[in-house]
Amino acid sequence: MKNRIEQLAQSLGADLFGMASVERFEGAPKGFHPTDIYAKTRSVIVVAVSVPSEALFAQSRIPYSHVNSLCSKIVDTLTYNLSRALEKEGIYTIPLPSDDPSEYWDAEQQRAQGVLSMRHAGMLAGLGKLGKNSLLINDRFGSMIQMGALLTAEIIDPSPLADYDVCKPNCNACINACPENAIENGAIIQKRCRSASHLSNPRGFDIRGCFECRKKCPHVRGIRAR
Ligand code: B12
Ligand code: SF4
Ligand code: SF4
Repeated sequence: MKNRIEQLAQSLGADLFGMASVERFEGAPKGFHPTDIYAKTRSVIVVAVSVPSEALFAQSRIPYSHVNSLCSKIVDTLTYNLSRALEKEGIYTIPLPSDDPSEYWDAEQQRAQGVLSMRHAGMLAGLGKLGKNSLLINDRFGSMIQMGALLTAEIIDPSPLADYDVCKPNCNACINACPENAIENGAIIQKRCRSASHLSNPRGFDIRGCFECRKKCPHVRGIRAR
């Protein structure tokens, strides 16, 4: 079954694919565990598409804003179509949003929490390791990946976890590059990050104003590429 799901995911455009058993989510915060979303969950299917990385180095921030918003729609379409294709074969899944919508919002701290943390799901499905910038870093695509996930009641063999290291002990490039000092102990102070990175221009378009923690990472294009 795992091979069939992977085959379908690849045919729909997934660059990365992995499976995590629900047991691997032990320690997830209450309310954000896969079984809090769907009680029957036994496995979590995770896919990712690579994000064109040269947009990071454009002088205008529009190309990066464009690819960043487009890749959310692409992953959401991918997981939606994967769910439909699997349903035709009798495998029932629930596709989750790769970004919005979510319900948790602390207005004072401007802190959101996705229905399921895709970074943790990606790590638990073997797609990479969490870096000091808090992003999931894959050996082939670095942090330039957008992830999506589906929940299923099927028991499917989990994928091996990533066995490579991402951050050298003496590397702090992302922390030093952050203009808002928003990176602390591998987590993000959202209020600080949002003020620089999640902007709306006078015409109401969503603009990504900062992405330094991706751009300055030596693994921006993966570990092997470097
Ligand atoms: C809210 C959000 C933000 C917030 C917070 C970011 C963050 N790192 O959490 C803000 C607005 C700051 C943000 C910024 C950006 N974001 Co954003 N964001 C999200 C979103 C919608 C939810 C993340 C979330 O819930 N964070 C809050 C909690 C979960 O994080 P936490 O506090 O570190 O969690 C703690 C506990 O809750 C616990 N925990 C939580 N879940 C679990 C599960 C288990 C099993 C365990 C053990 C523990 C555990 O562990 C943590 C330590 O205590 C996700 C999509 C998604 N659904 O995951 C995208 C996502 C994280 N964003 C993404 C991106 C690309 C960005 C930006 C680069 C955008 C930009 N500016 O260009 C920046 C990068 C900033 C950064 N360095 O993280 C990508 C990351 C891709 C990657 N390679 O990792 C994601 C995954 C979207 C996607 N589908 O791919 N984002
Ligand atoms: S996106 Fe910018 S402000 Fe947010 S954590 Fe990364 S470097 Fe800091
Ligand atoms: S810049 Fe260095 S410390 Fe930060 S995520 Fe990349 S490798 Fe890790």
